[in-house]
Parts: sequence; structure tokens; C-alpha cells
Amino acid sequence: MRIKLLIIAAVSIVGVWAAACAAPPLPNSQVSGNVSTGANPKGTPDAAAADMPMTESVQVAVNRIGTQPLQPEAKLDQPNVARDPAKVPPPITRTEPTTVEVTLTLKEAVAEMADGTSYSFWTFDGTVPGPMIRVMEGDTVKLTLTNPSTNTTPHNIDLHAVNGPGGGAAVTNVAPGESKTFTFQALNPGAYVYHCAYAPPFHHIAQGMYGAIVVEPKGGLPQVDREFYVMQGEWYTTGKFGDKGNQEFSFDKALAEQPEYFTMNGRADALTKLYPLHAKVGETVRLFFGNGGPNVGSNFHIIGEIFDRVYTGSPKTPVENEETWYVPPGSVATFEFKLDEPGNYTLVDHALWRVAKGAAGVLTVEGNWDDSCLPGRPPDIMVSTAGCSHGWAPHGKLVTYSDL
Ligand SMILES: [Cu+2]
Repeated sequence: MRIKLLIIAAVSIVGVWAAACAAPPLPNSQVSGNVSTGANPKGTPDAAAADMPMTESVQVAVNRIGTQPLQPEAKLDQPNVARDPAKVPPPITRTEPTTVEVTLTLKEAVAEMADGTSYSFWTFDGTVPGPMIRVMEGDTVKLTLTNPSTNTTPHNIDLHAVNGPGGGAAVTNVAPGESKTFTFQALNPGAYVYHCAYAPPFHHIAQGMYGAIVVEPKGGLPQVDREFYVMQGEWYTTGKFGDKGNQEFSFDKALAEQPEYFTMNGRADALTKLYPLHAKVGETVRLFFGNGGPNVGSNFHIIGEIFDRVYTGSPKTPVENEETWYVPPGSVATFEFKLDEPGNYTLVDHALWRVAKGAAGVLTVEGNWDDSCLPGRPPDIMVSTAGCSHGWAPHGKLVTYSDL
């Protein structure tokens, strides 16, 4: 597997696309309404089968790309790469710029993507997303990137908070065993993605190489009670969602933009079972939500909660009272809201079928119920993507027809 990934990483961008163009047509381009094996056209049972109408389940199965026999689960380097969303650097409280030193270590690790499903991740510091970097407008950032000799492929870092060609990638190419330092000035307040851009960058990002850098305005962002850090990404595995065993990266599915898994923080159920978010009634929350992609944007929504403020760019230009906000691949948006009622609030990509593929989390809020906000406490429903069982919490304030 590692040898194969090394070979893949050495292929240039042009080479990848050339190879893709030379490949045979994808299965779904061959499918119409009937089963067609194309193997025996002379009146044998196979030919008879070719004329049989397809059931919906067969059609779906044929349309899946690149399924292959399953491999046993690989030996794990670490249990998972999930990041605790509550692990956020402290807010900026100073008003004068300074020099901030950041050290990131690249880690390639076999870990579980879901229960019984292993994958060879490439990460910053062993988690997906990588650590959140937090600096202030005007700061000088001295960033050191280390690629341990135990890794298999070169990497680098492109920070979207950097003004200049490549965003740092051109000066941070590090082969296994190398370490490089570069310096930049953080000029524009906002929240930005960083990612590996080593060729082919879309493969390195698809392996889990992304994170967020927050550049606060001078004096810092307004104080809130709690902050969280979540990033969505999608995964292209050779097997289907839920298949047990070791899964390898599927170039075919990545080119076709047909992911098998979506995750919030690097593992199916990372934010529903391992690290659910916790807060209390009356608290103000700031959630940095990014999307590593590499291909699919997130329609971010929290079921039962209205975002008081959302800003994708400058904190000075928020949008107020939003319910769903599109976060494209390669972007981070900041969501601020006050919690009015206790219970379980489900974080979703509101392209909701993705919830069944892992795009979910839970915010559990403790406190007293307020009947003036929402009369009659509904049952709490939590989402689990393991095994595709899921339920739905009510949306916003309940009304009756007589209220309308
Ligand atoms: Cu990389």
C-alpha cells in the first residue's frame, strides 16, 4: 500500500489527468436500464440475463465505481485521526502584533475511518483536521514543517491566509527526513484553510491533509463562552460505505466526485460518539467550520439552531440570522449563536443524504427548559452514522396551523 501511494504521489498533475483520459469508460457510462455484461452475446444464459430489467438495487450496485474484493483490516498505527472539536487555541487578547512560532509535523498513519474500516491517512500532527493555528492581524508567523523519515512521500503547506504565489507551498516542500521553516505576515483578518499542495494536491488533500488558520483582528474577536473547531471532508475508498476491512484510495471515485464517506473531524461518528460537543443554556458559542473537501462543499446547518452571525471573510461583515450556510472546499466560515434550550442539536451537511455517509455531529446542551421559547420539551434524538441509523430533531420553533 505505501509503495503504491509513493508511486501515486510521484505522478505529476498532467500525468494523472492523462492517465484518467486514457482509462476505459466508467461503469455508469455503460448502464442504461438493463443488465449488460458484454461477455456472451450468443444466446447463452448470460445473453438472456442481458435482457432482464434491472431492479433499483442492482442498478445502484452497477453504478458504483471501483468496488473490489475486501482486504482484512490493516494493523493500526493509531486508533483514529479524529480531532476533539473543543481543542481550540486561546483567543487573542493583545493589541500589538508579535512573532508567532508554529510547528507542524506531518504524520502518515493507518487508522480507522469507521468501526472495522482502516485507511492510510496523511495528516498534519496526526489528526484530521490538523491543529487550528491562531494569530492576529499584523503578526509575523514563523512556521516550521517537519516530515519525519518514517513517512513515505514529500509534502508541503499552502495557507490561504498567505499573500504570495503558492501560499507557502513552493518554499516548504519537504521530503521524508526534512524540515523547513518559512515566515509570512498575516495581513487579512478572517478564517482560512491550510492544506498540503504537493503534487497532485487533490490527492494529498483527499488523504486528510488540511486544517484551519484563524487571523483575528487587532484586539481579538468579541468574547464568547465557548469555541469549537470542526472541518468536513469527503473520502474516496475502493470499497463501499460501511464495508469492513482495509480501504485504499480510489482515483476513479475521486475523479468522478463520488465519495463513499463524509466526516466531520476525520472519522465517521467522530462528533456523534467520540467527541460530541458540549455547552450550556444561555452560553454564546463560536464555531469555526471549515471544509477540506477536496471536491464537495458543505451546506452547514445545526438542526434547531439559528446562527446569529455568520462570516466567511472579515468579522466586520457578518450575515445575521442564517439557518444554512454554504462552505465550499478550501474555505472556513465562522458561526456565532446563543443557546436557548437544552437538548441535542445535530450538526449536518443539509445535503442530507450525506448524513447517512457520516456528515454529522451532535451538540449536547445542558440547562433548564424555557417554555417561552419552545413550549413542551420534545424528545432528544441523536444521530449515529454507524450502520446508517439516524433520526431527526425538530426544526426551530414549533407552530400550529392556528398560529399561521
Ligand atoms: Cu502532502
